[in-house]
Amino acid sequence: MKLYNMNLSNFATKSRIVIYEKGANVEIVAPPGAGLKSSEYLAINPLGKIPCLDADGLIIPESETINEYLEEKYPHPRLMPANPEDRARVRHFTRFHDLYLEPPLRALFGQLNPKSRDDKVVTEKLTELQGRLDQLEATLAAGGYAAGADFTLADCALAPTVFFVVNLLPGFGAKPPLEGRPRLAAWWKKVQERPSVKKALAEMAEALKAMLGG
Ligand SMILES: N[C@@H](CCC(=O)N[C@@H](CS)C(=O)NCC(=O)O)C(=O)O
Repeated sequence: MKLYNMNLSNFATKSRIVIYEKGANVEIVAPPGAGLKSSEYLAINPLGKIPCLDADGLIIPESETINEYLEEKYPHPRLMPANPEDRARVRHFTRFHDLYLEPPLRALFGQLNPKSRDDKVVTEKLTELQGRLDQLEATLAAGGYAAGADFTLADCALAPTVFFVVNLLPGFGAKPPLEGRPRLAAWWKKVQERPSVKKALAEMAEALKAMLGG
């Protein structure tokens, strides 16, 4: 099995965390060709996005589909709870992440350079993102991992994006994202201690440093 990956990608990092957590035998490789829209990579994943799993010939795009597949393929340690209610709770976070939390952050990636940024876009997207962080604060479990006492796919989804939130928002002059959000702050401290998360976020941090110029 092969994961097409870029260490800076928060979506690819979602899947790397699952691979590290499970010690799964998945080779982590860069996409072939010159970029995600190269003919070489589009021939593998027509969506031209990262991550993408080659499960011995079955091509699986989309980080959450990959993560659920890995969960079923490598059930130990389990990253989905046993009962339907708790599973629904985990899926709430993974969908909340993909559909609502991540998009306003992604819209800010193009605004990182203060010289060329559009202040209207920055204000609009920061406001949206702060609202999503308030919703996250209101739904996180108290004192444990995102969905409860156990580490799950919910934590795998949230951690890479919260890494960007914590590291990039100060550059926009935004309110510090952990301030006034005690559950988010406690979860963030706890989740970073997990070895799989620590490893994947260190890879992201190195890639971010390289992108920002050392
Ligand atoms: N919904 C997708 C999103 C993947 C995604 O947008 N990945 C980014 C890198 S973090 C990407 O490939 N961007 C290139 C593009 O959209 O053209 C997933 O969950 O895998």
